[in-house]
Amino acid sequence: MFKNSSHSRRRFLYVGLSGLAGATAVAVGKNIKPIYYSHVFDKPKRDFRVTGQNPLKKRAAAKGLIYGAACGRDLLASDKNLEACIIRECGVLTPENELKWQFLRPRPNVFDFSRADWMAKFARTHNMLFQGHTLVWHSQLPDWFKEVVNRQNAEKFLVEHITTVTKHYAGQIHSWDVVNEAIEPKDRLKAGLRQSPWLKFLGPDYIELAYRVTAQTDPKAMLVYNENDLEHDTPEHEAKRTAVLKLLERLKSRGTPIHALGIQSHLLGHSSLNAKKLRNFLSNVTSFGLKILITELDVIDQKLPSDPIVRDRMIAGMYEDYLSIVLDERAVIAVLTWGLSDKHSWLPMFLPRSDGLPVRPLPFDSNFKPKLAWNAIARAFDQAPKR
Ligand code: 9MR
Repeated sequence: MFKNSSHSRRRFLYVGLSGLAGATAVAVGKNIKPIYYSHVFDKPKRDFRVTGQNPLKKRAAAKGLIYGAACGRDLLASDKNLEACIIRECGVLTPENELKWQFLRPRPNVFDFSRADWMAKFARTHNMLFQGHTLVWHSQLPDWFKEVVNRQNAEKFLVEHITTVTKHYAGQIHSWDVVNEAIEPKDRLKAGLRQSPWLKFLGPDYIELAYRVTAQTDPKAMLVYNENDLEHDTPEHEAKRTAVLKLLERLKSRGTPIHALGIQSHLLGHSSLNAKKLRNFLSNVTSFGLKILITELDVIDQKLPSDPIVRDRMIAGMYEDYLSIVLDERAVIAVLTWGLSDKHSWLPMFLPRSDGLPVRPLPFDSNFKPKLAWNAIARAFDQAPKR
């Protein structure tokens, strides 16, 4: 958003008569270049009113949609407010880290399901669906992985891992993110594939293999390909959309048991959306007979203005704009936010603000009060066509 420049710069906020900020100006020498956040600026009178008191899961369910959130076991077990909020708002729960290799496999031959089991039980107890994240990923592999896994034994490790984990949870998982983030055009490899240990050891067919093995042991689960950076109107996101479509086309043409695309949707609050391109992409995905899940929604406010009131309006605007586009597509069956309250998010560690202020990416504030982002999500569900 703020293009790099060697000049020093200051940012101004235009606060209009209505008290709404719609633009940020960047002063470069004598030239002041306003940068417009169109999703708010275009709609200065936008209000985020909602009717009724229903929690998000009920509003979603009224449209045949599922709403839920990701959460960690330790937080859920220790924070009563979070627990109450999750139980009230969510129809599906994703363990944020507990089903990743790093947590499940402390040693090459040891599986520790205790933390993930606790979460599965929590979901069951509170009538929530349980979402599996994730079986095959280049990241959050255990420390021993580098020493132990190689070209010769990688297939054995992959198949054994998927079989053991999916057997353990067979029948309990609504949808499995079987493969996560396998595309990265920036790596400049064939078909836009990411340079991951799995690709290095097994070649591109590791993806298809992962779906086939999962389908064998858990034939009831919805099998998802989950990917990031697909949402915005930037050349990088466009390249990823193109590569993902090619991957899905290839998998489908080979009869791979894959049922849905997971669009992570870590939205950049300062970046623009292109409704036409996004709709086209969704419609191309559905042309392969796939469903779509919004799997990790939040709004990254790293580059948004400091004022929390201004920031919250922009974040809410992004939530509503994005959801109103994607929910128009009836193949979208679920929306999950990556967390529920600003008290717990991955963002302070990964994408903190330069002004040191707390990030505000989620529907509830750090005291579990609903923010405008909550209203925006509620409005998008209320306005969505029925599935
Ligand atoms: O939220 C997760 C955080 O706690 C972990 O430290 C991090 C490690 O990479 O992964 C985060 O979750 C990621 C998810 O598994 C895949 N998509 C991106 C998410 C945010 O980084």
